[in-house]
Amino acid sequence: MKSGFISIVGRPNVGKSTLLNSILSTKLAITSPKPQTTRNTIQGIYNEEDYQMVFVDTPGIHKPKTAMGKYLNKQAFFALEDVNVVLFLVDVTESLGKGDMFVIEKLSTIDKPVILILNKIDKIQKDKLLPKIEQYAALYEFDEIIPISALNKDNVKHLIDVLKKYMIDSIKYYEDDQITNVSKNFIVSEFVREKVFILTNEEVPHSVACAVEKIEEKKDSMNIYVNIIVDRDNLKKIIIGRGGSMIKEIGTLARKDIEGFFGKKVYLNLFVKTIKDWRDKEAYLAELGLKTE
Ligand SMILES: Nc1nc2c(ncn2[C@@H]2O[C@H](COP(=O)(O)OP(=O)(O)OP(=O)(O)O)[C@@H](O)[C@H]2O)c(=O)[nH]1
Ligand SMILES: [Mg+2]
Repeated sequence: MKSGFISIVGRPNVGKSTLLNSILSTKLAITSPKPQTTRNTIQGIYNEEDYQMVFVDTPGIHKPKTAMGKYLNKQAFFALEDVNVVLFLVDVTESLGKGDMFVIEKLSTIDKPVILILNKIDKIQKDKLLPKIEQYAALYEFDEIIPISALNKDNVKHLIDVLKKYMIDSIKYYEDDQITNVSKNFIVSEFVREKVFILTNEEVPHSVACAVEKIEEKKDSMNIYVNIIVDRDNLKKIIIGRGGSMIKEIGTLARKDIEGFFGKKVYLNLFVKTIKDWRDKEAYLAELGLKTE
């Protein structure tokens, strides 16, 4: 049995969570066209007959301007420790800039194999790829360079095959039927948060947190209660929407994802609360990286 930990790092929005889902062939991590979607590291476990690979999805690394930004970076940096290999993901449609240099500087301080993944190749012409590769290769001595499309699963199988040689003779960290290290409650709250991210305007989702109140498990169904917590009244209005239209849409879409993940019928009950009515202010602040320690 060969196994190992592989962290997926890079700037926000490059497709890290999409890659994790693509490797697992399951929607586990939430994704959105807005940066800073992922707030917590999530492990996704990929098994083959003689291999176990534990992928660690991380928040996007960026020059932090807010407390939350600092918190997100910290989590991503933590994920560089205790792993066997690092996947540095970049978006080939973006030009190489300060943001990449910021990550590369960090990578140069760790003594680990780093594989450069050029993602979103479905969006560019083939002849644009080689100059990109050369640009990055001039900056850092990557152990491998692999172009992929996480969205279309293009070359993802090849990536897995390459990673096999970085796995070491080791134990199985997780049982075969375990796909992640995060809890059911976390997965459910994330699916709801994803819909808030996708459906609301740019400035709204970053101050929204979601928390599962309870899950009642029945034989073929689940009754789920989730609180959506915001920091001000006008956000509450936006999330509820005119005549409840927004909250209804969030609920419908989130329910579909939750049903898809757990393979059960789901009854989803959503509540929107402002922080002043929420009992667990500390937990809300912690999620936004604002906890005072
Ligand atoms: N065309 C195309 N789009 C992609 C690809 N991979 C990801 N995307 C899109 O890029 C956007 C960002 O994807 P995410 O997976 O959320 O990116 P991330 O790196 O996890 O972002 P953060 O969590 O914010 O750091 C989403 O709209 C994805 O659908 C790809 O290979 N091709
Ligand atoms: Mg992400």
